[in-house]
Amino acid sequence: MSLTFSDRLISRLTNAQSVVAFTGAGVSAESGVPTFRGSDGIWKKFKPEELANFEAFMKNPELVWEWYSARKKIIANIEPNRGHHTLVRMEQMFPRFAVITQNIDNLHRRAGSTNVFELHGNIERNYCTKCGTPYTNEEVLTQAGVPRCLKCNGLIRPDVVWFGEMLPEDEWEQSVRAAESADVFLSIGTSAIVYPAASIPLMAKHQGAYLVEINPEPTPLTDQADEFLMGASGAILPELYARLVAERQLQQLP
Ligand code: BJW
Ligand code: ZN
Repeated sequence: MSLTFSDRLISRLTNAQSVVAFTGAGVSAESGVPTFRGSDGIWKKFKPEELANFEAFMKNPELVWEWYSARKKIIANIEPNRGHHTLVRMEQMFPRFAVITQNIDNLHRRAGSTNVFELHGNIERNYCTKCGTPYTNEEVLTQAGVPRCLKCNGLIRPDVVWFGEMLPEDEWEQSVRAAESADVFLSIGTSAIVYPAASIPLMAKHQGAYLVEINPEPTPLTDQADEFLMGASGAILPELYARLVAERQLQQLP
């Protein structure tokens, strides 16, 4: 089925110098990574806020590690989908293109995107909570039970951002800069409820970006968006890209 996109959207994208894709768990859903919230969410038994925080980890590291080990295994065995691959093509289409992701699954980089800012960390990395020594997944997953630091016996944790923790400063600053200079800002597959990440699309809009949301369901951002494209990212992004390629050919743009 071929989708129809507004002339305004196609014109804004055709003339855009700088485009940002802001992504959430929904972009990886079609690869087989369950989302956090919604009907196929992985956090049915626990609210994200209850499990993804340092206090919960110190109280019950076995439970938190059981959950992360399971997710690490899922992620190691899946592949990027059509949504991720289309964002790689878009990086080649626009003079400036950035992916700002809340995802920790590394699928954007594995697909081939090179300008990626990870706001919530990366599940492929781990570090010691006591001395900071980094550990690979291989090193932690081969240890039985809760992995411990070989240098100081401290608890090792995944290098992700939990509730109440600051976002990595560099990634945050670069994301804000990219958002504020975007001509078109695509918010894709995120419930847009977790802050401060959820403020990024609004920053872009306030600086004049054309704000486009792609999601099968409306979110708190939908009312602010200039366009809401309802559907799965793995279906909408390739169609949008194909439409842009056709438009460029028509206008004889490079
Ligand atoms: C599809 C699809 C398809 C499905 N195609 N789409 C009150 C008000 C405001 C803020 C706060 C507050 N109380 C506390 C806070 C702060 C808190 C927060 O925002 N809480 C809210 C929940 C209320 N934030 C923080 O604590 C942050 N830090 C912070 O604020 O620091 C300052 C500070 C310091 C000290 C003290 C206090 C403050 C840190 C937030 C860290 C979030 N971490 C997690 C876990 C990462 C590790 C891990 O993965 O295990 O990040 S939580 C989880 O949510 C994960 C995600 O990145 C994040 C966002 O989720 P996302 O990606 O949007 O996924 P879903 O599942 O929610 O949505 C999926 C969407 O996809 C849905 O809309 C579907 O419809 C759609 N979809 N299929 C396209 N095929
Ligand atoms: Zn240590």
